[in-house]
Amino acid sequence: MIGRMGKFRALFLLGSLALILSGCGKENLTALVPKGYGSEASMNLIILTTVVMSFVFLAVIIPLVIVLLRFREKKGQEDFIPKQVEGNQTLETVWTVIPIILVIIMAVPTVIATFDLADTSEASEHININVTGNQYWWHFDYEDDGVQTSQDLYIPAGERVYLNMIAADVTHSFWVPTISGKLDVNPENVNTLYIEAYEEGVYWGKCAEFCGPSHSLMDFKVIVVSPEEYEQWLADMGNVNPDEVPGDAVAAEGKELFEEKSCMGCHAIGDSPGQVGPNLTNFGNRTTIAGILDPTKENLVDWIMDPESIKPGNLMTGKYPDLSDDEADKIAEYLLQLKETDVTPESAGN
Ligand SMILES: [Cu+2]
Repeated sequence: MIGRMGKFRALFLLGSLALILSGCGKENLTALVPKGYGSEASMNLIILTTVVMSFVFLAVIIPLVIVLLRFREKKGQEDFIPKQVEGNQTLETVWTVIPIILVIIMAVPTVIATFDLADTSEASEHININVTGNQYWWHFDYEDDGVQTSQDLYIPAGERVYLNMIAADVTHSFWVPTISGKLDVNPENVNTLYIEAYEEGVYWGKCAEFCGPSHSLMDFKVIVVSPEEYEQWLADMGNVNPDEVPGDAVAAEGKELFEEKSCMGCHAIGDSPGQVGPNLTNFGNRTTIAGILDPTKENLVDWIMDPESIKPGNLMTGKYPDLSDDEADKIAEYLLQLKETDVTPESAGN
């Protein structure tokens, strides 16, 4: 009876697991449909190891099943003890050498791919972006072009981009499953990874190293546009004037509040000072608020009024004086009007 219950339970668990895992294939967040150089390299390794492991599985299971069926205890054999054999040199050699060969077959391409993706010998001929991982957001500094932004990383399709990555606080890990490999982002040294996206689109990025209470909310996007759009985006972003007063009266009041209430102390717009929190230059173009919420005014007001309830452990909580709903509303209006460019995620072919 207990055995039967156990079987049902196992079946139920396996069934639930299959259901849960079937939800993992989110569009633009899957390593199994590669659309970039690093993810393609990973996929090739996944296929290679799966083939090798399937071969090993069959090489063990098929003889095992044959032996179980052919050499079952037959009637009248209850007291029969088969001949005891030990130490066949040929067999021992075969099942030591074959696994070593299989490990070499898997290890050599893996090591080559790993070193390849971190190879910086041609970095100076390509786009370089400095990436900083923070609890719980990402900063992107296009140093050569004097442009900074956060959370949405714009890159051109079909071009190699070198990401020089460091962490501001604890270790994070940069991962955009559909287009890139994964690399640890450490506080004490710069790690470099190059990525290349084949197609325009918006790809989901994740922090892949547990870094605190809001680790699972440390999402970002890679927005892949055409090379022409990329040049346009850089030009637009480089021309931002942080002192420009919005034409809209509410937004203009919001700008004043943004300065008065010390938001500016942490958040830069264009090249204004304030480097502690995310750079808000193109905030109105963002795909999300705080990396996880839909970019609506309501969500932005919620975030400004109580960030702790949305991203526990974030640095913004308690860093500015209390705001009234009306003040938060005006600041939100201002920020959402910071649309500095027509190159948007919508133009990225999604
Ligand atoms: Cu992280």
